[in-house]
Amino acid sequence: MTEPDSLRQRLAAEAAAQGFVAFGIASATATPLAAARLRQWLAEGCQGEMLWMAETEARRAAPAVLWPAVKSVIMLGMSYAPPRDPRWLAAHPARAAISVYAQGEDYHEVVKKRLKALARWLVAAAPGADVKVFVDTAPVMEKPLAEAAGLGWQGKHSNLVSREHGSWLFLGSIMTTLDLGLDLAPDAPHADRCGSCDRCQVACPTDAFPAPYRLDARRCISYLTIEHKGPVPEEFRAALGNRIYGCDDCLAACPWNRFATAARAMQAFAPRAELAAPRLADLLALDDAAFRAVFSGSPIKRIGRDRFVRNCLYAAGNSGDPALLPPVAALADDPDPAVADAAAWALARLAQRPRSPMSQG
Ligand code: B12
Ligand code: SF4
Ligand code: SF4
Repeated sequence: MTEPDSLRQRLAAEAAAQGFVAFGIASATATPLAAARLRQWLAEGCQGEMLWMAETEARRAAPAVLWPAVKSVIMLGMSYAPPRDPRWLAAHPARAAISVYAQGEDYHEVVKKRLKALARWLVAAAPGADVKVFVDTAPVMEKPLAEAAGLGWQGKHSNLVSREHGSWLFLGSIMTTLDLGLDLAPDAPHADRCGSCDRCQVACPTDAFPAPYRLDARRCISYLTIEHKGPVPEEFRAALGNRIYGCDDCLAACPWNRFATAARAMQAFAPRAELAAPRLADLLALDDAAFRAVFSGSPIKRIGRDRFVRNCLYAAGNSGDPALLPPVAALADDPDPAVADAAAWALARLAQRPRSPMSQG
């Protein structure tokens, strides 16, 4: 006769049924180094204008400060592995590069819905357990917790790398009051597998890593295109290339991606056809209403039309494509000062660098 499956085994099976390809459990006290490292990162000002990172420091640094009753943290990963290396778009400067994570449905919605379903299952299976679910926006340090739960390790690009899914995992967590006991015993932390590799560090177009494992967000294209308000500092505009929302270069450079396959990614994250390689000329023409309509259900919607068009103007300036002069000129008097400033910059740059007839669009 076989033993009945443990709660842990049934939970893992349920997580897989919900589409999570990575699963592990950490004790709520399993990340003792994270608090000091977060403090140092904030003290160096690496968070830039993300003031919420400093405001939530105490809760972010330790799950028990966020929720004193928490005992275990169930960490989950969902794959968004792309069908091809996203850097292919760099050779098509009249097209916009949207980072892989934002080409499909909004992961906050997709992951949270599945986390809630899994948490409901857990409460039904272990009556009396209290649970809270988190993905991205709550003050939780998801990467060190995922490493502690054995899902992978924080690579030198600072994101979690998985042996099976490379850099392409979204993370989410379920905190619970369930005691560690026999059933929800924590997993061993994952060992660092970066070795002497430095590909992600070399790949970064803006030199955003002051040291391996440490990112200065103020220099990161993901921060500059998504979080930074107002004009992007001039020193970074050329390095943006055609990246208009986020950046994948350090992730895509990682050799561990060779085991990742799009077949294991959630269907919801498959690129929407119109976001895989959109024409800059079309994006520059978006007004508020059209922007909201195109990006409904996409994480891009949250930056709003003005910041989005600002980014497209930097990309247009970098394109060297004279065909983009008219749509750029049409934005020179835009009521948003950052858009008007970006249009002026793009016009000046296009005047300096006409594209060679050989370059592709
Ligand atoms: C703020 C934030 C950003 C900021 C800052 C990124 C950063 N590295 O901190 C910006 C806007 C730049 C950003 C960009 C991106 N983000 Co982001 N972001 C976050 C958020 C909200 C908090 C991260 C955080 O706590 N940062 C604070 C720093 C101090 O923590 P840390 O990065 O873990 O730093 C560690 C290292 O510095 C390390 N360390 C320091 N010194 C040393 C020394 C040694 C020797 C060692 C070993 C380690 C070490 O210790 C620190 C603590 O663990 C998380 C969601 C969450 N709630 O956790 C998502 C999250 C990290 N982002 C995510 C993603 C997908 C991205 C992008 C890929 C999006 C894109 N394509 O544009 C990029 C990647 C850029 C990059 N290389 O990091 C995913 C990453 C998933 C994964 N597999 O890891 C997360 C987890 C969201 C999610 N739920 O899936 N992000
Ligand atoms: S996301 Fe891009 S800009 Fe940011 S650290 Fe990685 S390679 Fe550099
Ligand atoms: S590219 Fe190399 S150094 Fe960077 S995370 Fe991957 S294995 Fe580590």
